[in-house]
Amino acid sequence: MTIDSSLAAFQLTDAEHDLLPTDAEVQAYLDHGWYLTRKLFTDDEVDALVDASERFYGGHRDRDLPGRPPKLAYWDNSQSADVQRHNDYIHYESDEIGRILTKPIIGAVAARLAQADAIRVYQTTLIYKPPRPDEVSNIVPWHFDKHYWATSTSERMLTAFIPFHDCGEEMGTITMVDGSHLWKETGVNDTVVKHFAERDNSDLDVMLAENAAFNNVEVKKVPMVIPKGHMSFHHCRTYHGSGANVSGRPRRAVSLHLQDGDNEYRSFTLTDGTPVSYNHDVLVRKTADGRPDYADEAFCPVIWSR
Ligand SMILES: O=C(O)CCC(=O)C(=O)O
Ligand SMILES: [Fe+2]
Repeated sequence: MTIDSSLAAFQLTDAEHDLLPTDAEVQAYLDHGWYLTRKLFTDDEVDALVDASERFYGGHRDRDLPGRPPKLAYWDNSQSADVQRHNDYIHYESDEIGRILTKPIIGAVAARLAQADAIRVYQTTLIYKPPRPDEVSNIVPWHFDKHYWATSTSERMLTAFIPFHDCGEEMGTITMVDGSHLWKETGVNDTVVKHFAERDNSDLDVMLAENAAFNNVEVKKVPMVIPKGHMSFHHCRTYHGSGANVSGRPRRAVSLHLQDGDNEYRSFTLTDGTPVSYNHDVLVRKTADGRPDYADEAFCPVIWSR
């Protein structure tokens, strides 16, 4: 019998097996919509992420995106260094960051949580919050990620939030609204599919309270206190956001957005008939029936398969 070398990548060591969420932890994720992992990265791996991100901010690219999708979040050094920086497709433009983020244990944890046989990258965003307590761009308003992913069929997508250091409340860590992935939505309109940077965010606490009341629950916010090498996961319908960085140090992180193997493109339109698009739609290859292929391994590599 021959062993398919492409499958050999999706194996865990015995030590890594111990890092997987237990059945009780998977159940807690299904109930609460978030999960804090064990230590999945060594300190050296995390430090390598910091170094690679600094090289990236300095202008280094291993590869340039072949196009500029209309909704791309993309900081570059022509902009102020002291705003919150977002860079989509960091796994594509930085080989080092891409290599570390696609470590099989992360996919294996995601597969357990999403109850999926396979996990692919959907998107990655490099994030930098400068140490400026009053910087308004540092605030991440309440949102859930599925609103940006209307053209995806899956309801099981999820995100790993990966800080490059110990990350507590003083750094403006990601904060989950406990159990909100189970809420029925009220007040949905066309604006929810817009990125938070382009929305009116003045009433989001009201929106959150109204949605909670509609579901007969209270808003319970849980800040993720994440030690170096650990990460948090959230379900694509879990409301989350984050506050000011008052720590005196930059808050560095990647959001690793993941899709289960079954996810694919579907057309989605606003109430006036305008089609919604995702950045991938102008970058990835097409499927046999002409849709953007969310399994294009150039952008959406498989990181775990059973
Ligand atoms: O940067 C943050 O605090 C939140 C990032 C985020 O929205 C996400 O990981 O989905
Ligand atoms: Fe998010």
